[in-house]
Amino acid sequence: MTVPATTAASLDDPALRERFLGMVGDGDEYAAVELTTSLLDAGVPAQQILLDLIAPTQARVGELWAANEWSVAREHAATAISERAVAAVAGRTMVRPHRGRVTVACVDGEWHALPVRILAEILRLDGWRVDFLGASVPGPHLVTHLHQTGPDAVAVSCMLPTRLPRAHAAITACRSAGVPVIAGGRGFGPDGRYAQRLGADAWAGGAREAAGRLAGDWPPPMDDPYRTPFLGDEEYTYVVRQRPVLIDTALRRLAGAYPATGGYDQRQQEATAEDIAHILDFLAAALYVGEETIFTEFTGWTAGVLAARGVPAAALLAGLRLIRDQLRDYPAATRMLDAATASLRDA
Ligand code: B12
Repeated sequence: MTVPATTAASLDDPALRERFLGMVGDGDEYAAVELTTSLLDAGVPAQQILLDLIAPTQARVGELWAANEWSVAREHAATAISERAVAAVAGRTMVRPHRGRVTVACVDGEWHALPVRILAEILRLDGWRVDFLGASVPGPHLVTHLHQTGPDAVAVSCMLPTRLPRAHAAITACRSAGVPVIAGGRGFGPDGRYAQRLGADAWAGGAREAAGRLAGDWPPPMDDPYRTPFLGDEEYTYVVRQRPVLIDTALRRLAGAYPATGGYDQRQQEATAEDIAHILDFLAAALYVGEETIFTEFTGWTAGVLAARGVPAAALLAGLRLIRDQLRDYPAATRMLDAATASLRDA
């Protein structure tokens, strides 16, 4: 494939982006790799291909999945092609490390490895020696790795707020091993507001900012690694411990509260069980961080995803009520469930 000599700005070209989206959506690995490597050959910096073509295309893939225009299978296939394109760009751009060493990892239970893989490549291109550990790294294994390799920083990714309690444990463990932490990923909230609360030394919204932060005044002065101890209170602990019972009870009562679910087939029942589990996981995360918006943003987002699949908001409202009935003695949880209910009704 030939790509005309191009300037960085042309990556903003909607036609080029649509073409790349079409390739990943068709699972056309060769075309996607050829396009990205042709751009490299045409002089487009690798960083721009990663951040201004592959990353926004993936975000678009997410929108298409959420809108029920693309199936989960198509999304998975597209993500695999994007991973191949990232690897192809990485394989063509060798940079001798001259800065220091960074470990890059997703927190335990976090499977969004592609955003952080892009981050890893940007740091590598910036001259860091990068240890990329990929998805869902259990805290103790992460710390063992730090002891073995002695990096200058650990970059911890959390794309889903439900992983924030684990992120907190990982951040504390890394800092107590003497390694400063830079946090990132949309799970840390708008402008990374939860990262500081969970004790991270720094936060960056994207890979470019992260590279800038690490190339600047790093390492930051390290204070007490335990300055933000376990944040979970009695309510958080109750929701986490009782999770299976809360889910089970809600599911048993669901057909009574929302009769349409009585006729659900096996697949619909599984999806409903998954939705109830997500409600509890987001509620637990919101309780842990003490931030109602973690929960209300999730329920607003879920309502949109369900609506795109023909499930009315009434079903979600019934689910929230069934969980609320079981958490009547827990004021913070009840407040969050009420806020979510009110904003869904307003919408
Ligand atoms: C691909 C994908 C998946 C794949 C991931 C595969 C992989 N190998 O990565 C799979 C199928 C596993 C997946 C699963 C799920 N996903 Co998903 N996924 C996506 C999708 C479509 C793309 C992610 C991506 O690659 N984005 C592109 C990157 C480049 O975007 P980016 O965020 O701008 O990346 C930058 C920053 O995040 C930052 N950054 C990231 N990490 C770090 C770390 C540090 C230290 C720093 C400094 C910066 C940094 O730097 C990156 C580069 O600049 C997104 C949609 C989206 N808009 O992102 C949904 C999305 C993230 N997923 C979502 C959901 C809900 C899920 C599931 C819960 C779905 C389900 N029902 O099971 C599960 C949860 C799995 C889990 N426990 O982790 C939602 C999250 C919504 C929410 N309420 O938070 C999203 C937003 C989809 C949507 N449109 O609603 N997903």
